[in-house]
Amino acid sequence: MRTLIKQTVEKIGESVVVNGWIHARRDHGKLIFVDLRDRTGLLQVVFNPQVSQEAYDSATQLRGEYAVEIEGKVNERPERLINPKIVSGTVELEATKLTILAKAEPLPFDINAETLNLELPTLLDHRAFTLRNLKIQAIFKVQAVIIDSFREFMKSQDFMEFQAPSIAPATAEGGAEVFEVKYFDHKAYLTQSPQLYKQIVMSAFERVFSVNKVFRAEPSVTTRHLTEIVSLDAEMGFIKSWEDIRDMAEQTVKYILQQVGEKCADELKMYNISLPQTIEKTPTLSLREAQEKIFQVAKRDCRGEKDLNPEDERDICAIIKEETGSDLVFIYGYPTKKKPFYVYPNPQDPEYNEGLDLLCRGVEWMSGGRRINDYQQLMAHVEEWKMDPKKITMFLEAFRYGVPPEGGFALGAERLTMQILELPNIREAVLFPRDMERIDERLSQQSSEDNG
Ligand code: AMO
Repeated sequence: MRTLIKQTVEKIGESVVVNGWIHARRDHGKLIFVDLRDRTGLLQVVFNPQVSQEAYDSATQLRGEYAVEIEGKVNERPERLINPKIVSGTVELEATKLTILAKAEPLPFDINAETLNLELPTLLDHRAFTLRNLKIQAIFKVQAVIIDSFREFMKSQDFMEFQAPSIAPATAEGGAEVFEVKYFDHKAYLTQSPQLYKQIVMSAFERVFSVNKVFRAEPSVTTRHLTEIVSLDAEMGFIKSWEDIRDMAEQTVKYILQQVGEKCADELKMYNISLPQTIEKTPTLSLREAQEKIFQVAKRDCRGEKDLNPEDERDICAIIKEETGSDLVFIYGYPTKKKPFYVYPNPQDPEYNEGLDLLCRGVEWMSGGRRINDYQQLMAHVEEWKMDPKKITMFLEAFRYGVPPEGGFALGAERLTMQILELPNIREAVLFPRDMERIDERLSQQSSEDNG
């Protein structure tokens, strides 16, 4: 029966069978040392010809990333040879039998080098191979915890998970950033957001959430935009005000951060980073207050602009961090006309809406807010925003039958992953990133080959 590497420490003196990949091999005169890697960590294995000549002879063939099965005896390491950096650092395996399960071709580069410092295109071109690196694997362990924690928290608050479609007859968020698909003889779109669907489902179930792929035809190449994103969406009815949405979003994000802190201590250590700091009550500023603060403190005048640009976002986050210690800040109240038709205008000041963003360390993590729930008001916006009501009849129908005050929010899973681990580029936070220039392979290369 297979023993996992992390279990070997409980099997001192016993004979075990382990499976894994050759992470590194070192020949020391008459002995061959191998670091074996499985999904639980690393184990040092020693091949000694005096213990098994046959195993030793086979070990001379081993190269990086061979998949193997090794039988051997778990020996306790003397105090001075304990390696606290690996999960099985108190033991070592003395091999008695080696079976090669799968050979590996010579590696394009040493993926497990301590100083591995790959250029992003190389990292992504060789994704299938670079995923063998433990530090790269850590990114996706953290991401899995982020997504699990979102689900856990939503469920703890009585939200029901639903499945949203990825093909829609109309765009929810407006703008040109949408992929058109040929749908038999018709035109359809990949969903930019499950927005309209989460509102419909909410109108029956009250509290709903989804974990969904969404698609944005982002025409620019930046360090924080992708064309395919995992969107963590929530929607809730019977709210008193947009602040209920803010508070739910705040608790959700704090839960995610706390879970990452608890469950990913080793991964965070590999990146040598600390989690974003939160405080009891995350600061909330209106857009105009934020612009005024940037003017006062950073001495840059963005007052009157319709949104915060990336520099404004960095500045306001830095100012709030300095003033309060919080890495998170909510900004609410955007110009009504600049946001999608469904966002609720502030009744006291209808030029501005009750839409909301959450920023962390200079990057937007979340958007949300209160929605229009009154049918007449919604229809007026549909007209004003020049939407075709026939394309959203299903959405509009919901609002003819009693939709309570409601709102919701969406977090970008890759943005959180990137920011938590302080990765310089969002593409590192995606297994198979899609952008203008890449679908697995670089499109420019592909098209020149196609044309060639
Ligand atoms: P928004 O368009 O702001 O809001 O998207 C929500 C969150 O998704 C992430 N995000 C992206 N991440 C990477 N690349 C992109 N191109 C990209 N676009 C968005 C961000 C962003 O905060 N329907 C509303 C949400 C709502 O009101 O509930 C919406 O889609 O983290």
